[in-house]
Amino acid sequence: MTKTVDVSQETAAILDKLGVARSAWTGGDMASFSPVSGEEIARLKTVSAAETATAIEAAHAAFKEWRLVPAPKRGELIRLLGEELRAAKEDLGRLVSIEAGKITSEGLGEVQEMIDICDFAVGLSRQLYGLTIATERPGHRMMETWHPLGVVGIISAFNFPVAVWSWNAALAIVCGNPVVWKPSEKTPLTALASQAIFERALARFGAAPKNLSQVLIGDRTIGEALVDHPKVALVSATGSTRMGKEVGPRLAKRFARSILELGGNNAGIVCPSADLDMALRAIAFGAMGTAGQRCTTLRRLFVHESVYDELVPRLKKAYASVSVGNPLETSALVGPLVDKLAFDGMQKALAAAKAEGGNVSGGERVAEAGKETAYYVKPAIVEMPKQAGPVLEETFAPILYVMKYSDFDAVLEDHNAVGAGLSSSIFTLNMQESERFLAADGSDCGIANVNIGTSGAEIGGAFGGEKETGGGRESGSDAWRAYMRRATNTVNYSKALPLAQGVTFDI
Ligand code: UN1
Repeated sequence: MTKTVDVSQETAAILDKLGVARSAWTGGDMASFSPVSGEEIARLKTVSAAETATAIEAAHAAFKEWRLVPAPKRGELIRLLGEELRAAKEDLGRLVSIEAGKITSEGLGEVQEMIDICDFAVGLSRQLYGLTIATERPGHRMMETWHPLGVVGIISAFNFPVAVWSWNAALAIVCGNPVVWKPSEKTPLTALASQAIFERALARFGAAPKNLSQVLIGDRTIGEALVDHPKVALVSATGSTRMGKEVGPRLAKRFARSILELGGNNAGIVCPSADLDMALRAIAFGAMGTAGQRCTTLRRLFVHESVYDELVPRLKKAYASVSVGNPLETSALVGPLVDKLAFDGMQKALAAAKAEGGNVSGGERVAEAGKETAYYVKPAIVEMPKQAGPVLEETFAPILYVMKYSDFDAVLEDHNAVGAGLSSSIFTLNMQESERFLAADGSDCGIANVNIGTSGAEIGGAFGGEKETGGGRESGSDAWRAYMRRATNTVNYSKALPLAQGVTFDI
């Protein structure tokens, strides 16, 4: 017997414990639901477009002060945020499970990702390096300096409701910028909780300007207001390619910066020499983990004909036996889909795959006792005769399309023949194949892996992808540069005024 969790009660207890005021999530105009039980768990107050503009002005006032605080001192605030997140890990992780439906270890893993980026950003706060550049003029020095950019707008999706905020917020704040966050309408409570945790760090930090971090609860009009406001210097938006197609041009129109992290249609290639045991585990986590609701989820699998008949039956067995269930009450590996829309989208894609000659296993709804409005499904594995129809699109659900290949060059072509370009994997022990996959004419994605799956990236690398994935990079490496403006400075310490390129202009 497993214990029955009262989702609403537990939500309330966690929010109280994390210090989120009840007035923020009771009696409001926007209902929020838990995909675990399908029940309403809160009613949040939304803000208007006018209130959004006021919030942005307030953030801009904070920017004027915060940009003058030395970067290592700004890092101290993020160090404290990391400490507060460590203390709140269990509660926030649990709330992620309640609100996004993630299994326990993935809910906790998401908070760990927040802690990791805080650690990274603290180190970064002493490493916002600019180059010193050789100048062609005697008695001159040329260098670049990196300055804070301005208000950073963050639009995040339901599937990583808090980590994506932290990638952006930790970097933006260390780089001298306030943040204004519009979380997904499906996951507003984890946003309020993250803000409460941030405010605890802020209280310990002491002298910081007000409104360094704000959360705006509301629908797409809030996102639009962020995108269009002249005092928002950068919008980092995570979500569908459709959303990015609207956000990108609107920002470009006013020459604002964007970091777009949009859809993925990630593939793996299993080569003849692959370690099949390892590949099996990596594929299972990549394709079924988070119920297929990561932007990095493995969606297409190309298996060499020489290992197809060995690997694919084993994969199908893993699919048939994977545990699907309530992430709060069981140790199931696959939790619910976020809502009915996601379920309908999955069924539509499976029907389309059948019409293209696909052989579907799984995909049916799994009944959870007494939870008619929750959508649990068996992950689906679909053998496809070729890459066509729904295989070319991202469906945000656990569907893995499997295709047989014989020629390496041809499979690379197929691998790259989709709109998105986020993540990719090859399973091989042959270095010619693995190096080719990582070469200029190999995978065209922002993330290309060897012998690990497509999902579960560490924060130390730059995260993002090409083509319809939007081209933005967040998180590690030098992604911080997007949150700062670069000035090239040339200083003349001589008594002459030589002009560059040998130009003379004697008056
Ligand atoms: C996302 O799904 O939007 O690499 C982000 C991963 C995670 C982040 C996913 N670290 O799967």
